[in-house]
Amino acid sequence: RATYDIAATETKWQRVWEELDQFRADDASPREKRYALTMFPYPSGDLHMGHAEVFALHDVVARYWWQRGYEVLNPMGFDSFGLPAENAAIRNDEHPDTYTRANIAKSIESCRKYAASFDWSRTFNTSDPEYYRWTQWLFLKFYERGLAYRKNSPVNWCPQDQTVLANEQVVNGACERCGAEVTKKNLTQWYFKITDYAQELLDGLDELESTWPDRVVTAQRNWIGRSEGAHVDFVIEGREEPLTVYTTRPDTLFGATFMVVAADAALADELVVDEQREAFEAYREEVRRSSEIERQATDRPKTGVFLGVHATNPLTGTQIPVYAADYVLADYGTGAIMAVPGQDQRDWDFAQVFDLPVIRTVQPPADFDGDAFTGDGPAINSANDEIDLSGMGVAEAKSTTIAFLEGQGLGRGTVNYRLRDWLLSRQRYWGAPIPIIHCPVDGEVPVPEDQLPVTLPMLRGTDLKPKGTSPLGGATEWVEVACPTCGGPATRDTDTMDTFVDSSWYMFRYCSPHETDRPFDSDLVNAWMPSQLYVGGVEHAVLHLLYGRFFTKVLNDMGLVDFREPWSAQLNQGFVINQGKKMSKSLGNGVNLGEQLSAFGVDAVRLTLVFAGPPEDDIDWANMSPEGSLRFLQRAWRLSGDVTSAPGVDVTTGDEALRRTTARTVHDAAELVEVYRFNVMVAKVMELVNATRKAIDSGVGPADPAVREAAEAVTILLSLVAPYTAEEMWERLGHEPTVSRVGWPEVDEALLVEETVTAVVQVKGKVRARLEVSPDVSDVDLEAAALADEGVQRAIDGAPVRKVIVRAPKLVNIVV
Ligand code: ANZ
Repeated sequence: RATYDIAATETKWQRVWEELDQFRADDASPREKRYALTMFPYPSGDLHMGHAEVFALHDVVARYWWQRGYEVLNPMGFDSFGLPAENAAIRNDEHPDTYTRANIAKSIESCRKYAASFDWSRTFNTSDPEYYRWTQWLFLKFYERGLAYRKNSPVNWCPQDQTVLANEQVVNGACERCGAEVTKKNLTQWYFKITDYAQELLDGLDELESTWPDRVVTAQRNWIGRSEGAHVDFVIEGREEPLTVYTTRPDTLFGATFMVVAADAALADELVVDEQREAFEAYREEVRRSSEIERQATDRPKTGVFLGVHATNPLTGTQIPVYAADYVLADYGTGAIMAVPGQDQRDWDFAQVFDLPVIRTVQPPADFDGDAFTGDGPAINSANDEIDLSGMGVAEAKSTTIAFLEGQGLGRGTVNYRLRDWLLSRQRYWGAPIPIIHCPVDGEVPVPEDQLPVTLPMLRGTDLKPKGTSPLGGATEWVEVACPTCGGPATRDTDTMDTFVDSSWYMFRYCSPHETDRPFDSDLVNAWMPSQLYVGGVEHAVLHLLYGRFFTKVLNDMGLVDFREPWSAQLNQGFVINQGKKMSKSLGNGVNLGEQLSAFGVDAVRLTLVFAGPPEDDIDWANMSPEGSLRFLQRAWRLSGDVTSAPGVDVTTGDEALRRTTARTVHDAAELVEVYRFNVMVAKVMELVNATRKAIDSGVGPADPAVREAAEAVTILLSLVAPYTAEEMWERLGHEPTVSRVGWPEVDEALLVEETVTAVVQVKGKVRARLEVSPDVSDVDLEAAALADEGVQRAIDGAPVRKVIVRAPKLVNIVV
């Protein structure tokens, strides 16, 4: 059996493609624009199986769009700042830039060989000064708008990476990158005020719900975490300012028997009386040493310390003690709560440990034998001279209490979000320096725009070792500058930006990547965006995908883009696993992409990944058969050699059955790609290959024009998945290169109409109806259709049917 030479084919076509440069997006093209975006990688090595999967899936759509006649923007770049490069550089005693560039060069070469249809004329790295100049510029614009600010507060600290982390980078109490348990530290850090956009980020999800994966939408909703409740003011003896709490259950205020302030909040430190200070500070130390994991564990006994002060419950007038404890978070609500042990289990547990009173304010059902009752029920113990909640359900009691508190000036209804501001400064070297100068006279002074970029000073090897403060602090010459305002001695900010800042605007940059006097050309961005497809990993659900949305909204407010959501549709691929497990070095179950590519060729690997199942599902490589994929590709390729009619032959005279199969396949393939069912699309192409083979080997024969039509359709459909094989086939079919942009096969709509035959229905021997039915209609269906026919019913005229003789698909004979 004839087969093609994989290696030779790949070399041959790669060269042709490079010359043709056929996937360069033309800004000026009159065609309708489409933007296919896939998450750009960290250049921490060469491409691996995960990249191979995403790029294969993504490429199906990008190539499909080209074939459908769109002008497609399909760019690729590198998220090249960040810890992996820096850690590798420390290990190898080299500069991170050297390491990064070597990996990028390797990855680009691999992408080209992998036949990913990226437009390389637009590539960039976020660590290029030409790029991070604009990251810094955007930071300054945010700063001008009050959206970037510095504050001292308890922050997440990764003891392994020796840097702070954003809340989004702490997963179940551990560092998202290295897995170390995260602790808390009080530090002055830079934040983006993403909370200003909380409601809008939430509202925008309604619009994305139908085109974004459910799990991402749900994860973002939960992360933003909107809740409705009230701020309630408690008067503290000897203190002017009230202690304000956030509660979602103002209806339970009569049951608030004590209060709790977050142990690590400044507020606790302010409130504690002298006699309790020592005990408080010892407790706070203990809290700071414990990790988030320990603190959030619900089965852990409650701990805390009395602060020595009392507050007045505004409804009962009772003096209630104020504690500090670690189960209240410093950065949520007001960092203080009113504790209602009768209705809140955490408060109940605390009350047991500290022997505090419990007053139930909601009547539990008769058979209730738990501790705190969190359900709905009639209010009890909830009346004074001015307000009486007795008997009201939770909702009514809530609104009644809020109205009362507002009337008395004791509180107000409020909406709260779980979302925190985005902590963006990092104590690491390999990132964009924060373009701020600290002057003893003028305070924070932005670096003037014409002095951007603030480039990184050359540090390498052990100079980069994390020390808990930024390594940039050690570059004295770089740090010491003249204040732009007063000219006096000042110092540069030595922190760098989280790499998630870099990736929050890269999608805009691709639209005009060579701009030198602005971050991007707004007209081009508006012409290309929002991108109609974003393919990438679900692990970014609340990180990158939330940050990118936030940036877009700010850029829109700045008048730089005319839309508020950057990605209108999204697809999250599953993982490539092996033998049922995630690939890992320790398990030794890693699959090497390079080896797979040399053994089976690029196309067979791509086809295997696309055919494996729905893109969202994990792919267990152990169950895959790249050999099988290769066999199929060879079989498809053989068709192209068997066709004996000439290119351009009039296909309308071809075998009708095969023409119908071809038309149906092309039609269905388009629909399947549109809904990301690429695996089913491939299955249909396989069926068409079989049908064509059968036609060639049977009476139809290789010279029939329908065989050419089918083989050409196979080739074009395959060009989405197996570009090398498709080019080779196209050439063997007598065409000029290349197949990638020839256009989607035309379908004669008439061929899609299902063939029918006429069934005759007789009643008492007389023809009463003619029905158009499918040639393979069943006896049962045909009988039902006949009896349902109006003319037939009229002929029967209510008489009992004695017998029905059915000869599908031609005849029904009704005897009455
Ligand atoms: C009194 C109360 C009674 C509460 C009750 C709940 C049930 P969500 O829904 O997540 O917004 N809370 C407020 N700030 C807190 C903090 N910084 N750390 C820990 N807990 C805090 O939760 C809001 C509820 O969580 C608030 O309502 C408060 O407890 C608590 F039967 O107030 B509640």
